[in-house]
Amino acid sequence: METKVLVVGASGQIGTELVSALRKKYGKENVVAGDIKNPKSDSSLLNGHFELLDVLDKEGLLRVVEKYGITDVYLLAALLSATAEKNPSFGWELNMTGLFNVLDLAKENKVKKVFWPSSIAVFGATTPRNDTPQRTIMEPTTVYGISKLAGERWCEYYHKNYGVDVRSVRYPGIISYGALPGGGTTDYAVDIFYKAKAHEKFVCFLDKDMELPMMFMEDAIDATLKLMDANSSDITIRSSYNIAALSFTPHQLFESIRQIVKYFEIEYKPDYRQAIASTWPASINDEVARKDWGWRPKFDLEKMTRVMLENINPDLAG
Ligand code: AKB
Repeated sequence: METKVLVVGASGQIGTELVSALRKKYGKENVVAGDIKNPKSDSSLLNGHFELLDVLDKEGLLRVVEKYGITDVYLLAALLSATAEKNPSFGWELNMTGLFNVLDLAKENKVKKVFWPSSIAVFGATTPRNDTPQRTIMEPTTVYGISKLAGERWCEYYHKNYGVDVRSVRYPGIISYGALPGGGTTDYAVDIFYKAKAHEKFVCFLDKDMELPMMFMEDAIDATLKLMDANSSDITIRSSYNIAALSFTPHQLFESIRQIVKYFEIEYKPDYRQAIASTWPASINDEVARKDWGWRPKFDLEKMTRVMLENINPDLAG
């Protein structure tokens, strides 16, 4: 059966690049980008099918699935950690009801396969902070983290009880130049590049030494496609896989940028996002993903810094 893909939440940081990668892989006529907002007229999302879509509207979702004969859904619509703290009830509603709407489509056999991202936010202050194992103590303290942990449990439940082929990774902070991130605690690691490119001082909302797991977008897309291509029988985790690439502090990222942008300056003014970050791991153990479906990252800090500075478009930050 031919693969027909729907990406929900396609206008976001990951969605924009995932849609391009999926169109390259499956052909642009086989990938539908869906989002609650119309993209700008010059957006790459418009190089193929686009549908206005609210993940909370299950009927609307089904209409798009039936219209295009969708087989695979990538569900990226969510409120991230910092934004969800400002609107906890909507964060919970969007992150959970959106997931149920898509899982139910798969349960009812309307679609065959689902990708849903979890996050390092599922961990909490009581989790071992270094080399965080796949299976460990998980006591998240943010709405986003709680919704992702609950979502993981539901994914496993739908797989076990209804045979739903749902696959997931716990994304760390994602760094990219294609589209801006929105509402995350790790967003500083993207914002900093726009200031460096504009030769302006960067004011960092996390502490100098706040080490967090991060990943360059190309690796994140690669992980997503690899997991979705894996044989179902090789997937031993139906909640969500740990995946790791880089771990660095704001200061280490600043130093890496300063190798190229010599007079770059930084100031640290931690805000409420520091309290969120301080409950998350510093580094992640991803041996299960490596073993099950051959996960391997390609970008280290130096390579990522170089590619980011070469490619970001300062106009995007506006
Ligand atoms: C966030 O900071 O909320 C996200 C994440 C780590 O899931 N980037």
